[in-house]
Amino acid sequence: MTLLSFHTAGESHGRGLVVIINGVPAGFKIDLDAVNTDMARRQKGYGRGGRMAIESDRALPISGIRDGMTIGSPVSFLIENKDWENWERFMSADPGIEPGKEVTKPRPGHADLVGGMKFGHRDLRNVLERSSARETAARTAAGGVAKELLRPFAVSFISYVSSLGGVDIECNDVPLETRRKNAEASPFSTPVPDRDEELKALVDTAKENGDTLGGIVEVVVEGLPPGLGEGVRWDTRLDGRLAAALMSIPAVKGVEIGDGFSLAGRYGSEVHDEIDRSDERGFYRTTNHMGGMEGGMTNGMPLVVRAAMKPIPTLMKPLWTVDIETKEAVSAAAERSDVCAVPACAVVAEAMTAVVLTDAFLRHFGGASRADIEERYHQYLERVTSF
Ligand code: EPS
Repeated sequence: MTLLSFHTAGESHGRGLVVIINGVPAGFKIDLDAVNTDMARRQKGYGRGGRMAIESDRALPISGIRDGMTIGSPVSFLIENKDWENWERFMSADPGIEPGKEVTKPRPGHADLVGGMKFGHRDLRNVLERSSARETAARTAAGGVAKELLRPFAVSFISYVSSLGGVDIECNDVPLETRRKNAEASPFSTPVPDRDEELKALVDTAKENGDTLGGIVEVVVEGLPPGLGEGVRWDTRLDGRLAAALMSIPAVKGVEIGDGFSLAGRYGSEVHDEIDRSDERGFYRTTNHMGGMEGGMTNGMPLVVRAAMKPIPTLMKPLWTVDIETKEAVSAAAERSDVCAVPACAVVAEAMTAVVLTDAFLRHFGGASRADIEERYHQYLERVTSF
């Protein structure tokens, strides 16, 4: 059972997106500016398509927040699609829409073909409208609320791009706060400065070739107490729940925790993080190859998760496909899209991580009101620090 969960609805070119967040306890301050800062962060990035110039996403609160505070009821937001005015005649709920936007040439790598087969749609737009990554705007709003719930407990989130189009951005020696500042200043959300020109050239070349690029994003979370997550059941292990949440982001094909896949080829003595203790910190690890996660639970070290995003399947120089009506070999559909949306993926990965961690936090410390949660949190922290 989850305590904090959310559902989204909405089509990419519909009237807008809706998100309903269940399990938000009462008594938490929600800084809507912070939520909307994340909405804007998700829109940025060099290599986005024309759509981002049309939209200026804002999470419009519909319920669950009163006078700046959560009241214990479901929190919901509407995110309007400004592009709706250009699409209403093709996307309206009323019968009698205009023809002209039908899609019959499925894109390799997109949900178009399998979705059409599954639902029996002859117009693949009925599939692509929902499988579009536009939906991640709603996830970002949910993540924004989740982060607000963890803020009083000094849990902080950082996300950035650690690889783009095969170019790795090394940042192991860079302090976390510096990574955040660099990522904020860079159109590629890199955790180090001075890589923008190189990456810009890479994206420009891909664009000239009608091609797209993927990459790897990294999320780091500081301030988590040890023991979040339940290591005793497969379906409540926090590593598994994080992997599922990150893998559910459109275009994500791989997830790692800590040093991830590279751990597999090294000696145990090289990778396991030795344990030390001080009166001030209690128990801690001298390194963090495990990415803050042991036995399906947080261990008090910074949580480090990574997600690999494949290149976007909408290619302006399309691959071969088969038209579902004529059954002839044709070039795949090519509609306006992004060349590279890896920086946006970092913000979405941060949001999904925040929702899963907040759910684990509420399971551990209770889910009704801030006062109750705080009491249990401080009691627990005292106990584990003096363990
Ligand atoms: C997307 C296609 C593009 C992207 C979109 C995702 O939209 P459009 O078809 O309107 O040009 O810009 O991303 C967003 C709209 C967004 O908010 O991130 C796709 O096909 O997945």
